Amino acid sequence: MNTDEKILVTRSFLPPRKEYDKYLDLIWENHWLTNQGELHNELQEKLQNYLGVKNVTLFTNGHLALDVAIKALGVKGEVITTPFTFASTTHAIIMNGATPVFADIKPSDCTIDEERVEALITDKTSAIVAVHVYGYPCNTSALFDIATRHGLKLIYDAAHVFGVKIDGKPIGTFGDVSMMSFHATKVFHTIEGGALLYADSSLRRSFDLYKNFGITGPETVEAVGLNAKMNEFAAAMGLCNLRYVDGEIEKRHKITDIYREILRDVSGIKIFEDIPGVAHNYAYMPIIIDEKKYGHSRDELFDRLAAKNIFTRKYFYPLTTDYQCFGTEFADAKVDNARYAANHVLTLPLYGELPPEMAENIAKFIRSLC
Ligand code: T4K
Repeated sequence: MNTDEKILVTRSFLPPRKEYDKYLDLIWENHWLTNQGELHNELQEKLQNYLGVKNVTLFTNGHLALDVAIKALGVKGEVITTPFTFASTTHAIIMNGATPVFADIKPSDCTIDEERVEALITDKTSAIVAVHVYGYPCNTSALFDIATRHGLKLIYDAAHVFGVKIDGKPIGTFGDVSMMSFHATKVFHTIEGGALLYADSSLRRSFDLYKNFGITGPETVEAVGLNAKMNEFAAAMGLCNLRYVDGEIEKRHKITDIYREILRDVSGIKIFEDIPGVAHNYAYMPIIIDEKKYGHSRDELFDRLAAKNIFTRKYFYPLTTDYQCFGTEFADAKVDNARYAANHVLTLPLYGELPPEMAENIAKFIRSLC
């Protein structure tokens, strides 16, 4: 298998140019570019319907949305979280002056291990920040039970789970609040963007406050806030992409099935299967490589694929506990499963426009090395 063209881990979806142009015409007509514009408000409402949640508040990106959620819910002291995530999750906790306490993950789906969460709770714990990884949901009922029994806030980093449902219940309806990322690399995107999803409507005011410098009127500033508003160009992209997201998920599903079919029985390669009762979004195509059985390490496979112009990614390596910026601060964290996953995971190219035969060739090449 040799491709002339570079195949990257993902490729942003772009809607038909004419559809975006229509929104550009409107922006030029309105002369309104940001600060809760017409398109921003329209997208917010459409997402509430699509995602089946009572409230959506839009943000510049997912990270600032998470930052605001932590701030607005008054999270302090210790926060139990996972190191198997993107930098954003851990950084948002620390930048709000709280201390992350790391629980290990379950090897089955790489989400936080709820039993480890319970064991780490102290009288300083104020919240759990859990991450739905690759599109696979956490054990939401166990986490809800733990959070309720211990009086903790439950925040989900739901960056990867746009459109996912558990037994028909939209993913954004679990916990106190969920953050979604609408970054260009996501199943649904607004170029850069993000949102908070929540049931308690009384939170809307503080989320709106924090995303706009704490300003409530021309002469009143009630809180120390950020600038985290979604602009009209980003909202326009979201309005276009929302029309295509079901098709995008369907195409990703087919490609995922091609990978699974070919890789399922390869010795030393673990794939992730659909979970009964879960409507998946096929956000990522992770595989976990056991070099003893497969005959090659994750890094060797990464290099072999790169030599063929196939650029996979090691999401999430390194663990956030191991970042240089933290030195040895989190060296004592007992996160063996997470460390194993970080050292053995590879995410394969997956996006709607990926030709199915390319996925087939990539999978067959991986199988041929065994
Ligand atoms: N929590 C979790 C669990 C997350 O995964 C993320 C973001 C967040 C929180 C924070 O949400 P945001 O604040 O970002 O909304 C990418 C994304 O930038 C990041 O959003 C994402 N997670 C993370 C998993 O992946 P990089 O550094 O790997 O991106 P980059 O630039 O290497 O792009 C990856 C591939 O995407 C490229 O090889 C090609 C493709 N691509 C990329 C861009 C920027 C495109 O096709 N078009 C593009 O415009 O972080």
